[in-house]
Amino acid sequence: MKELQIGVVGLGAIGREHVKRLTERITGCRVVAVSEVNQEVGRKVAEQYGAKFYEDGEELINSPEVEAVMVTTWDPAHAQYVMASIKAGKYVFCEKPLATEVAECEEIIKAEEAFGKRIVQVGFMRRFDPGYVELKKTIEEGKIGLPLIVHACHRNMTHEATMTSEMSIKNSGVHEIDVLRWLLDDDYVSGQVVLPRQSSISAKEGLQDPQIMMLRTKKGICIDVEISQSSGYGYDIQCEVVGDLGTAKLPDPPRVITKTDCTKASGIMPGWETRFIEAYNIEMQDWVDTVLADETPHGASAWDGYMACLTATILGECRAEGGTSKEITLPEKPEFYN
Ligand code: ISE
Repeated sequence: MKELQIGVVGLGAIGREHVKRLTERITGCRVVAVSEVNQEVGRKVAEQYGAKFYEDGEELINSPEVEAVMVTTWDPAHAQYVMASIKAGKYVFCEKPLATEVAECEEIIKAEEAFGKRIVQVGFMRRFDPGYVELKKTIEEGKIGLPLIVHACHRNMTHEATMTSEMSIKNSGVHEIDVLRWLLDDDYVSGQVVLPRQSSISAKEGLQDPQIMMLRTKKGICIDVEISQSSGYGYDIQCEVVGDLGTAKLPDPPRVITKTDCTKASGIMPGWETRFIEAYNIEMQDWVDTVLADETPHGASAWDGYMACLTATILGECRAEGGTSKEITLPEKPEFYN
């Protein structure tokens, strides 16, 4: 059976997780090359998985043994390696976000269109999460009638020292922006960021935490999403859609319920790695299968990545300008992305 030869650029936490996943869990592929700015880490991972180490990510992308690319560097470097993959004519899976700047997304869109075939998939894994998939089906079957309102929340247990107010939206909030657009099959027309009282736990210069993103869609659905970087109790993702006939809520992952000492308790996942493990596994198998079949990837496209970056950027501007609502004017979607 043919095995897809994958090169992975960037071996931070998510990069190492994906190399392990591709090697131990996903069928039909092999990690043949890795690249990482921290050479010690890079060489160690290469040795562990029998892959070739490249000091330079672009050299890895252009090497003949690499048939498809996975980009898992830090966010600001994503665009560079996606562009290099398009130039090399290779399928590329880029972890979210597609890019940190709108202009970079526009460059990617132009390059992919000029290449003439959809080869970019953005790693918005929630689109493959069984809970979100069921929620979407429930809405589409009309079980709750017309969706009117969405209440969502995205709570990280804790954050890295580098976290900023802008990253809180562009790195965490961007998941919500994408998954809700997909869930509701809609686009945004305006947005606003509301700043509650600052949390004493995450208090740090340059980080306003929590933040509330408010969005309105073309269909008129109103969305509020709490983004918190330091819940202190666990990783908590909630989503409730209110329709005119009922409501539908994203299920929590199943955990055992214990009853001891007059107390009823159940666990909460500590982080996204465990909370969305199934979504990552399904997403990656699907990507490998579609690339092997030379089919258009099923996950979020470069256009979706662009829409998410544009929306996050406008929300960031809104916060910087004091929080008043801003219009979100989207360019027309080219036929190529339909
Ligand atoms: C992180 O980068 C992720 O992508 C996680 O899924 C998200 O929940 C977290 O907030 C981000 O920082």
